[in-house]
Amino acid sequence: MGQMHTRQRKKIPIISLILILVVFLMMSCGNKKSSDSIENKTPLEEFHDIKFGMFIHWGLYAIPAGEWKGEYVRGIGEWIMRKRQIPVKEYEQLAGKFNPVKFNADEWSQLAVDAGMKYMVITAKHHDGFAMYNSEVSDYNIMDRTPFKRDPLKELAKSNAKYGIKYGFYYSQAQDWHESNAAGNTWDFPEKRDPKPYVEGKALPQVSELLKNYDELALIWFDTPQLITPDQALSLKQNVKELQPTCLVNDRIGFNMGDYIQMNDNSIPTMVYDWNVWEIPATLNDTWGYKKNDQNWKAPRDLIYKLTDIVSKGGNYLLNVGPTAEGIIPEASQKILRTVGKWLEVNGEAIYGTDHTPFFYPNITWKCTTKPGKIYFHIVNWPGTTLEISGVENRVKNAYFLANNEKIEFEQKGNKLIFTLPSKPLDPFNTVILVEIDEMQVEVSPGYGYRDSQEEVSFYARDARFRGEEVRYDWESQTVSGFVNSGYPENELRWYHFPFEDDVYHVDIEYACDDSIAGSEFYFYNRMEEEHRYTGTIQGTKGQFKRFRLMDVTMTKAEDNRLVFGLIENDKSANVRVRRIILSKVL
Ligand code: FHN
Repeated sequence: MGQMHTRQRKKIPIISLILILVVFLMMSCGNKKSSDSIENKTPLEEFHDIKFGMFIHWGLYAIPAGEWKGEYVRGIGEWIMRKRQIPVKEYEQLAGKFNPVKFNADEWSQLAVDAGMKYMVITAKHHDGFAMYNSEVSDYNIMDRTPFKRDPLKELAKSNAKYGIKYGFYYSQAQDWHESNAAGNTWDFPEKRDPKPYVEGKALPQVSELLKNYDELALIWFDTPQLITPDQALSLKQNVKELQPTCLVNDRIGFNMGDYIQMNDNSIPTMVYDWNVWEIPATLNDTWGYKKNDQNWKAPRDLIYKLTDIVSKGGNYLLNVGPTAEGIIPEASQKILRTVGKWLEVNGEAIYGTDHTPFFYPNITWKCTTKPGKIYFHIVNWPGTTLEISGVENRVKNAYFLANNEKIEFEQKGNKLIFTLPSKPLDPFNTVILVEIDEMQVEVSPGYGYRDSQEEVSFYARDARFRGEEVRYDWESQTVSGFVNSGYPENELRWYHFPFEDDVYHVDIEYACDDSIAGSEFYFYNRMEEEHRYTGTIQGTKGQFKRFRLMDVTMTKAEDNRLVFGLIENDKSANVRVRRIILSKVL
């Protein structure tokens, strides 16, 4: 490599510093608006800029922590009441035991800061109906029913304000398993229900309490819209806006009434999604509410990859922690989040306030985010000593590593940008290259744009939503395996949101399988053609990766296309290593 140069290393004389300070002070006193662009942003734009938030699922379900009467309960921890159909009278008893004396709001806010998270959304009331705050509307709440007798949401309001974290509440507006007229509890209340008394008597007034008693809120996060009518949803939304006009409402309020949208849980779109401001709620392991047996933590590499991937496609990442009944965010989550935060300390400028990639992704080596005049290439799989990126029309002025501010050698040949790199990454997870271009706007060559038509698109296993508790991704082999025989029909991979042209595509699959374990049955379908579900048998490939043609499918331009792949589990299926599904146009 040639001589290294660094950016921002020149010494500035003291007199210049004083001058800069005087000019800055004059600007900030005289012309506040134009000197501070944040002030001109709408709450939605500000939300879009902050990218990374902490979701907290905390409630009575943290006590059973995934076990009921000594038995393990599969699935997400906060659903234990419904999964086991625990009668209200029995579940209510948990409140008497809820005493999270180790809860410390400052520590939780500090963790969000350390992780580089800019907002926090906590369950004020989840589907079990228990209010985790001081509610006058229903005495089924933390102050009235627990020995704890503190309002953690109030304490977090204070600590978040102190630490500069935006704050919002999750509120389950339709499902409330404690109430006979709300959705969800069919074991205590099998009869037909009328949501009106529940919405008017509990949901609406509780949301009002949250908006009146906890200072400024960034958002109310509704969930699982069902049963309630469009009018009832509208009254919930109007109530929010009347009490706090700048408070956002997410789209799980239902009926397209949200200010911004959510992807399905843990479901990263396959391609850029820029029709709306959006967010992905996601788990750090396989549950939202604390489960003592769930140690399937996503590694920092995985989280940094996902954060980068989501932001490069235009979204926000709302990543969950599930505190224990003592009020502790599990050590493992804390450690992982702080590692992500360390990466963000160095590379945050390539995440916060950025725009999505202008490019279509041809491979899995890099991701991209942009700012005016700048392109950030995130190298997530180190390519060796050269990296070639095609499709850049702008003249590149300079390129630097964010990790050390050192200049990178590069050549530009036509629309090809060729970087000379060290043999090893500067960052073990994601080394970011900052490219300064001669124009504000990135110009992409025809055929390379994020909406340009492609002959072939790969859907990598890594980017799928993993369904089921056993499927695992391995970075080394870039495959998913672990389709174990669990007796639970959900170990599968799902890919979402990839706007296609209306066309017919071949579907291929790439996997590796030792001959001795061949024979599992698999299935594949896309939503548009569920009746055209394909099933086949996994063949032995002597452990080598091989590509097999499955079928042809008709895809449409719909934004919400979906592909699903699963193995019908048997004693052998666990060890099949699936790398990708490939769609190529039938020419
Ligand atoms: O049923 C809930 C679930 O418990 C959890 O709160 C997630 C978070 O997005 N939302 C629902 C399922 O989508």
